Amino acid sequence: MGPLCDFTVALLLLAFALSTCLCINNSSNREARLVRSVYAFQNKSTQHERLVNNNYNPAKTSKNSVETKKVHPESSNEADISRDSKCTMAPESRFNCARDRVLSQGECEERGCCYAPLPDSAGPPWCFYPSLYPGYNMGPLSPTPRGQEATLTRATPSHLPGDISTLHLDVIQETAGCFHLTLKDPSAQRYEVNLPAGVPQTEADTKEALYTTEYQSDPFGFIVRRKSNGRVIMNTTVAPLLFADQYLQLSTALTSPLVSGLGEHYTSLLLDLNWTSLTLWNKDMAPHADANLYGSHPFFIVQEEDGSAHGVFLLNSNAVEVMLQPSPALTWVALGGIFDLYVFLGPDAPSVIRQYLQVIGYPMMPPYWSLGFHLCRWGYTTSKTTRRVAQRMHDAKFPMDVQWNDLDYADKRRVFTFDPWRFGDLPQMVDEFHKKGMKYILILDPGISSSSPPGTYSPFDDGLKRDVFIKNATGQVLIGKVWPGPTAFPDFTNPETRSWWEDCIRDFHSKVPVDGLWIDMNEPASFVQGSVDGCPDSDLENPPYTPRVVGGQLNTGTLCMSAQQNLSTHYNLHNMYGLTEAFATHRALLKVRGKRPFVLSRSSFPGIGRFSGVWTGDVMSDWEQLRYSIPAVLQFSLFGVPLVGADICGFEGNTTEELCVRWMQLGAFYPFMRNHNDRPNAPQEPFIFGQKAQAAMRSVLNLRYSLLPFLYTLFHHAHTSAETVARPLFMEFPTDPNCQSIDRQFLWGSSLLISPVLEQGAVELAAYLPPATWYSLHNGQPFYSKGQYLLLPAPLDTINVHVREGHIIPQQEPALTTAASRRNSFYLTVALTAGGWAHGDLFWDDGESLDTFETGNYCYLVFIAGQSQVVSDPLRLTGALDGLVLGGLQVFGVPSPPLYVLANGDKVRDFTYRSDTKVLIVTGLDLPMSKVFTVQWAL
Ligand code: MIG
Repeated sequence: MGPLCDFTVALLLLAFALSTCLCINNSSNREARLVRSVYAFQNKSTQHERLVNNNYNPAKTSKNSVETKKVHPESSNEADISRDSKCTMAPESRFNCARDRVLSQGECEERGCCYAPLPDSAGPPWCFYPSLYPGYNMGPLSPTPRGQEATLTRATPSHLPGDISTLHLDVIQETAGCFHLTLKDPSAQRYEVNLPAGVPQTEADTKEALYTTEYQSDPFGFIVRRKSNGRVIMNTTVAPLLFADQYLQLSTALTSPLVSGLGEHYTSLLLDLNWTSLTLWNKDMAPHADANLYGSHPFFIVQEEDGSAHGVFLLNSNAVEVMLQPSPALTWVALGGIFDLYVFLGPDAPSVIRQYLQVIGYPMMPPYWSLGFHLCRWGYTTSKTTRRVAQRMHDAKFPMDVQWNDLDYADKRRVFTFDPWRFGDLPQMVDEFHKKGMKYILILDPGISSSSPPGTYSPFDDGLKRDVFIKNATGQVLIGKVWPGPTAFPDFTNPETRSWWEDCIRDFHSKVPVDGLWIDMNEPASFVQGSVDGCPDSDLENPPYTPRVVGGQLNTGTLCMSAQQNLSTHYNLHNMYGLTEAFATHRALLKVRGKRPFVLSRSSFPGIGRFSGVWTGDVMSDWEQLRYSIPAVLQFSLFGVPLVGADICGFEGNTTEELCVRWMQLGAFYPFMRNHNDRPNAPQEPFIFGQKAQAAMRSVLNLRYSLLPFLYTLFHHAHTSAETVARPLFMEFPTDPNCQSIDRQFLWGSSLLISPVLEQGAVELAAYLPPATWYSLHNGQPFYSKGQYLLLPAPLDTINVHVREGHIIPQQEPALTTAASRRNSFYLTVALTAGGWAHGDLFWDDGESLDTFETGNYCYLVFIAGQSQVVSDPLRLTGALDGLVLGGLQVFGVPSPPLYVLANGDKVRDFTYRSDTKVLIVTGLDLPMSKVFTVQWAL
C-alpha cells in the first residue's frame, strides 16, 4: 500500500473513533473539529502531514476537540453539526448527489448528502456529497503480470437500483505513458466494447512509467500523478464511485481548466466548465449548442499549466454524460458496460494523441484524389443535371476531382438501385467521369427497404435469408422508417452481415463503378421512435436515469434499445453503429476495388479514422456555423479522424455570395473539402456566382491543389505516426498562453498557419502570429512576431496563410484534377530562419494502391536548406516519382540579392529577387525528383 492507503487506514480509525465518541459522549463538536483537520490534510497532502496523520493519537485529538466549541458556538443540533462539518467545501467543489432527480432537503439527507441552497438554481448543486461519503472499500492490492488488482466491496447500498456491490479492479501499465484501469463485475459478464478488427498491440515498453499512482481504500479512489513534477493528473477521491447495472459514475479533479474533446458537440475548442454537461449519444441532429450530435468520443485532452498535456479516454459505448465544473473537475456517467479507463501522460499534446491512437487505431491513408475538391448537393435530380454541373465546373476552370450524388439517384430511394428514368445511364455517366480523370461517389443509407414485393429487391430478400438484420426484443426483424419507407437495419456486428454488405456493394459496383461511398443516417436515424411497432416497456428503453438527450429518450429517432444485435443489445451498441458500418464498408470497397477505400461517415466513434473520414453534418449557411466549423474540425483531429470537413457554404438554408466565398476559402483548408447543399436551397456551386466571387474561389482552389503534395505528406504522418493534419495552435506552441484557446485559426502540420475571415463584411483580420518569423504564403512578406495579434488585410479574394520559419513546403503546379496535377512540376516554398535554415519532406506513391507504406512501395524525400542552398535527400525511391521534376522554388528570407543561382552546379538564368520582401524566386528548372538535387544561391 502506498502512503495514501496508510493514511486511509488512519482515517478509518479516526472515523471509527469519532463515531464511537459521538455515541458515547454525545459530543458532536468533537467530530466537527476532527473532520476539519482531515480537510486540512486533504488540501495539502505533504509527506510530513501524512506522517503526522499516520501517528494519529486519539487521546491527543480529543483534547484538541475541546477548543472546538468556541469555533462553532452557534452549533446546537448534533446531526446538523456533523453534517455541516462535512459539508463546508466551497460551492464550486460540490459534487452533485441528486443527478437523477431534484431532491428535497429530506430526501437529500436521507441519502446521507449535504443540503445547502444557494441563491441560484443554476451552478453548484444544492444537494451534494459530503467528504468521505461511504462507497466501495478496496481490499489489498496484489500484483499481476502487468500491474495490480484488488477487490472492491460496498457495505452500504447506494441510492441506485441494481448496485453491483463487488467489483474487480485491474490496473495495467500499458506503456510508459499509458495507465489503464478497469472496473468490472467479477460475478457476471457485462457488455464490454470490442473495437472492430481489433487494434494492433503496441509493444509494452519497459521504460519507466511517466506517472505514479496512489489508492485510497475507503472509500475507494485513486490518484495519478505526473512523476516528473508530482502534478496530480487525476484524483477520484473527490466524489464517490458508483457502479450499478445502468449507472456508472466516477468523478475526478482536473489539473487545469483547459479541456478539449468529448465530442461530438457544437462548441469552442476549449470546453465550458461552468457547470455544464455534455451527452454523448449518437443522434441525427443538425449542429447546434447544447445538443448531442452525430458522433461520440469519450476522450479529452487537458493542457497543463507548464505546457505539458495529458488525455483521458473512457472506452465505453453506452450513453455517456460528462459533467464539467469550474473547480475544475469532471464527472463521467455511463449507462452501462464497464469502466475501461485510459490515462495518457504525454508529456506533450502530440504524444497524448499518439498514445490515444495506439489504443483506438491510427487513421487510414486516404487516396490522393480524395484530397481534391468534391461537389455535391441533394437535388441533382437526373444524371443529365449531374453531368452538366461537372461540365460547368470544368468549363469555368475550377479544380474538382469528385462529383457526388445524393439520394436522388436511387430507385424509390432504395440503396443499391438506381432510378431507371432519371439515372438510367448512371453507369455510363460514371465511366465518362473516369475518362476525364474524375471520380464519383454516391450516398448509401443503412436502412434496407422492407416493403418491396418479394423477389424484386434482393438486398432485403438476401438479407432476410442470411439473417443480417437487427431483431426486436422478441426476435422479429425490427422495422423502422427512413427515406424508402419501412426499413430493416443491417447488424454490422455480425460477420455474416459484413459479407452480405460486401456482396451488395460488389454487385452494385459491377454496374455503377463508384470510387467511394458516403454513409449517412448511420446513428442510426429513423423517422419513428424505436420501430414502427414501438418498443417494449423496459429498463433498457427507459433507464432509471437518462441523461439529457435531444428528443428526450434514448430511442427517439433511432431503434429500440432492446433491439438485439449479434454482439449485444442496441442499448449497448448504439454509439458504435456508424463505426461498425464504416468498417464493413471500408472492407467491402477494399475487396471489391482492390484499391485504397474512401468512405465518408456522419456518425462516428473512437477508431473510425481507421476506416473513414467524417463530415460535420447539416450545418446552417450562416457565419456562426462557418466559425464553429474550425473547432469541429480540430476536435476530429484530436479524435484520430484527420479526414474531416464541414459542408462548404452551408447545407441548410440559403448561402450568400460573400459567405460562400469565405467558406470556400476556409474549406480549402479543411482536410476534406466538399461543397454540399440541401434540396430546397439556392444553388451554391462556384460557377453560379459573380465573376469576382468566382475568381476568389478559383484562386483558393488552385492554392489548395498546389498544396496537395504537402497535405498528402501530412496524411502520411497521420497514418504512420498518429500526427494531426489540421492542428490546434496549442499543439505547436504549448507554452504560449495565447495559443491555449485559439480556434479561429489553425495549422496544417507544424508549418502552415491559416487565418480565415469569419465575419460578414470584414476585409481585414486580427490574426495571432505565435513567436516566430512567419512569411505570407502569397508573396513571402515576413512578419517577425514576438507572439502578437496583427491586423492583416483580407479582401474578398484573399485568405491569409503564413509559412513558419524553418520549414519547406512541397508543392505542385495545380490542374483541374489531381490526375493531371500529379504529373505537373513540383516546386518548393522554403521559409528560412534568420540563420538561413529550413527543412521539409515529401511522401509520394501512386496515390491509390493499398498499403504502399507497409509494403515499401513509396518514395520519401527530405529537403534541407542551409548555407545558401537547398538539397534533396531521397531516403526511399520507387518508380512513383519517375518523370516528375522540380520546376522551381521560392525562398523566403534571403537577406541580400544573389549574384547567381546554380542548379546541380549549372548556372540558372530564370531567377528574380525582391529586396523589399527578400524573396528569391527560381523558375524554369527541370531537375528529376528521383535524383538528389542541389540549388545554390551565391550571396
Ligand atoms: O434526412 O440524403 O446529413 O448531407 O444530404 C436527411 C439527404 C438525409 C442528411 C445528410 C445530408 C444529406 C441528406 N441526409
